[in-house]
Amino acid sequence: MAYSYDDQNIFAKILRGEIPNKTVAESEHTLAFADLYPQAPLHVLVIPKGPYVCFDHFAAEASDAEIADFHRVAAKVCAEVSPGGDGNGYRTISNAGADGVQEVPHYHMHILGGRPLGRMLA
Ligand code: DGP
Repeated sequence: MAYSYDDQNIFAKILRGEIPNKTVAESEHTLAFADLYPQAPLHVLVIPKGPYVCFDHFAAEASDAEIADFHRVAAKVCAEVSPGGDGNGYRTISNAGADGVQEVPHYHMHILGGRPLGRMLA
């Protein structure tokens, strides 16, 4: 399968420092920052620093180190609201492509929490 990465997308510009962001966590391969249009008290986007379009692209082509690093950083953000700690839980979402209504074509995981999120399957 061929994936075409557009290096002019907004998150690529954030990674190059061309657009400011509110960084929540950063590591060698991963950046986590506040969503500009938060839908919950906690709304963080976690992105790999590499040029991956969507989840399956990332999972297929990123190195094991990038994949592990991404999930460790995401888990650190989730831990702030985890039911395993003092929080009430969270939701992770990753939209892909037109049917998934993905606006920014750089793989990202949304982490939402801080309020009851309701049932959501569609
Ligand atoms: P998605 O629909 O899954 O591609 O979500 C893209 C998210 O990116 C959406 O929740 C709004 C957020 N977003 C769009 N532009 C910017 C930006 O310039 N900065 C930040 N921090 N977030 C942005």
